[in-house]
Amino acid sequence: MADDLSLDKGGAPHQTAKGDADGMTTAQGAPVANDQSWLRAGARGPALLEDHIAREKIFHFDHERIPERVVHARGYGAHGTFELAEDLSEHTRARVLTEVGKKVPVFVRFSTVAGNQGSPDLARDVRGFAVKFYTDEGNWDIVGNNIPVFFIQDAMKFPDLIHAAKPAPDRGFPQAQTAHDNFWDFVTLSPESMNMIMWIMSDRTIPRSFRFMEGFGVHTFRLVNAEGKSSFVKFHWKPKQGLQSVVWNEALKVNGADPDFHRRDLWAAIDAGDYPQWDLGVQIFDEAFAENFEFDVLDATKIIPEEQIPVRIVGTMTLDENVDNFFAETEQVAFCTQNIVPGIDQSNDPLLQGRNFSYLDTQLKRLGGPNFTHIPVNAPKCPVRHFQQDGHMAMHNPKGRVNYEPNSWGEGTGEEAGPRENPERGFDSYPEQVEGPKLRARPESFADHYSQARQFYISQTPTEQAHMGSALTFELSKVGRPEIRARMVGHLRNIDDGLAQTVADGLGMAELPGKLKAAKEPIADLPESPALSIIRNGPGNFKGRKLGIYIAEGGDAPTVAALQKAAKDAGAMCEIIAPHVSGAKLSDGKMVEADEKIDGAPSVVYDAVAIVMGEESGRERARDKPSQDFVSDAFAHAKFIAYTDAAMPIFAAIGLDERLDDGCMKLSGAGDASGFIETCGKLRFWEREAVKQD
Ligand code: HDE
Repeated sequence: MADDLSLDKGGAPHQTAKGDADGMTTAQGAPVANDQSWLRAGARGPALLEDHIAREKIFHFDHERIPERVVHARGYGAHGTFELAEDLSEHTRARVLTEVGKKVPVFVRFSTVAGNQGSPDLARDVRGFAVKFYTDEGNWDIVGNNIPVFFIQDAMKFPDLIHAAKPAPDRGFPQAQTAHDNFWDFVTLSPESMNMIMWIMSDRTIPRSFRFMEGFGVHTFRLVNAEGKSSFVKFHWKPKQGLQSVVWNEALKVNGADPDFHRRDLWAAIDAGDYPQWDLGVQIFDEAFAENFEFDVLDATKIIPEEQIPVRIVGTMTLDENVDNFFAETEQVAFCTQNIVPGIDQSNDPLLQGRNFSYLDTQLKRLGGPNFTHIPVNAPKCPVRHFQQDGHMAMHNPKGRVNYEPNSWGEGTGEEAGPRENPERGFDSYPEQVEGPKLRARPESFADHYSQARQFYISQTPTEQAHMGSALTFELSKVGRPEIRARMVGHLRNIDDGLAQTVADGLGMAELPGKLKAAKEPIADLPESPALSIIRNGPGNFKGRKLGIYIAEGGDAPTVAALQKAAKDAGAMCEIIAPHVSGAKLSDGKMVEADEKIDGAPSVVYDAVAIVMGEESGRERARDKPSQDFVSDAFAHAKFIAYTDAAMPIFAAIGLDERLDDGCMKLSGAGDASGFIETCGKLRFWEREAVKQD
């Protein structure tokens, strides 16, 4: 067939450039006339290698990915500021902790640990909580988690822990979950992980969103003041929004309904101007406390209870700016535990020491060279002066002849001498006295693996304890080898016999496995620590939460408007859900637009729901599965539910009309809206779960 040269050449005429200024170019800057069709010999002929424009485009595309993080691959970041409220110069000379009122820019990245970059947000997992402070004295990173303890005590075990948690190497699954043999095999053979196991089986690993979780530096660090005096410190982030988690059945469904639930939540809150805030807290203590404490402060599997050393709030971080470009900022941000500033120092925690090697090393692999500090999100916002040079992608290249020191250039030589060391302001390691034989050993003081695990468990409310029992039962039910299940219950017997029995019953064990021998006899009577419970530390209001109002034809217009207003007044977000995305005509004959169609907005993505519809539409919706699920899930997940009478057929269709409780509130008119929103401040009607279990 002859070439038809009149064929459409495949350009994009609607995007034609008006002039040089807005015209498309190649990466080399050459103007591009046609970006849609590869140069070919005849319209139906072979592609020509000569096409530098097509080749450059495809070449760049082929190399778009960088390796995802080995751990914490899935994450989401935002910019903000940190403002210090209390001067800590008694303990440290770090300006970021002594200059009250100064706003220091920060970048934060929240993450899950085990899943790959595309894994769902509501996986049961620890969350990373990494903060980079761009201080006047260089970048300071607190690369923490939302749980204050860790699985292991020695960095040497980290690759094994992660291999065991990630998908099995032969089959490549399960993704983003610990509910499988390898993980439970490893942890049950590593009793040091038992405290962490209690934490990860609690609701801490299914947070409602990043905004509602605490952060912890985990390790003990040092602060060093201007006189060179040192104290120990543990860092805490306390969300001003209060703590909140979801329930497991809800998490599973959120993953299907909106795998981006957490990143969307953070993005939307910041986009709406509802900036999340965390207070920075410090637990400061001295050598004398460390000597007398029941556990070793260098052991990252232990906390120091807040009741023992109170958390002193010293400043506030506000996240107020979403990233412009996910890859450039969130993907390329490089946190490093060794990023510290004068006045802050490392401790001998063996986990921290290993991390101090790992983070720099991993950036080399991920970002491709030693110049990752030239990438804007990683670049300090203070002057940078040194003689490091060259390497892949060097962006900041010094001028002049002098690239070494000591040197005798400078005044009178016609050349800049370059930067000099600064003994006064410069970083100096705390001159801790250290000695000892070279050996591979774990100190005796790290040997108690159960006492704090028990303390964590007994500090939970009955609701939270029940969730932990169910989580353990769920995870262990996914473990194929019975001896691993029994081993775990054997550990639990050192923690709490009641919990051990619940899990054994949940697993259908004929008898309770024997208690495993403890390396060190646990302390059975550590006091409860109320600070460890999420439910006890809820916000008591509905601010920052999301109400879903499900409307349909004929619903009472004033009630809908009153609910919207009450939610807004409480600082909450509100979405309208309807049978059709175009909305529904309410009692006043006016059409109200919907944010979501019912099929795409199950109740799991809301904190509380209201159902407002006309009689006929109520009867119609009762036959509709998404509507039934909307109500039955909200009920099952202990949410507060408001309804107008006409919605009753939906409740009846799923057998709930006879089981309405105090968490279900009838809306007789617009006047009831504010009372409902006030009640929603309790976040969940946990009493409902207790009833179900009877
Ligand atoms: Fe990490 N960890 N980690 N980790 N970690 C990484 O660094 C590592 C540990 C944490 O949003 C990696 O840049 C070792 C504890 C967070 O970019 C890697 C050990 C805690 C993030 C690495 C630990 C953390 C990471 C992978 C055992 C809580 C995400 C990519 C000693 C206090 C940071 C990267 C972000 C990321 C190594 C243990 C927190 C491979 C060897 C304990 C929040 O370097």
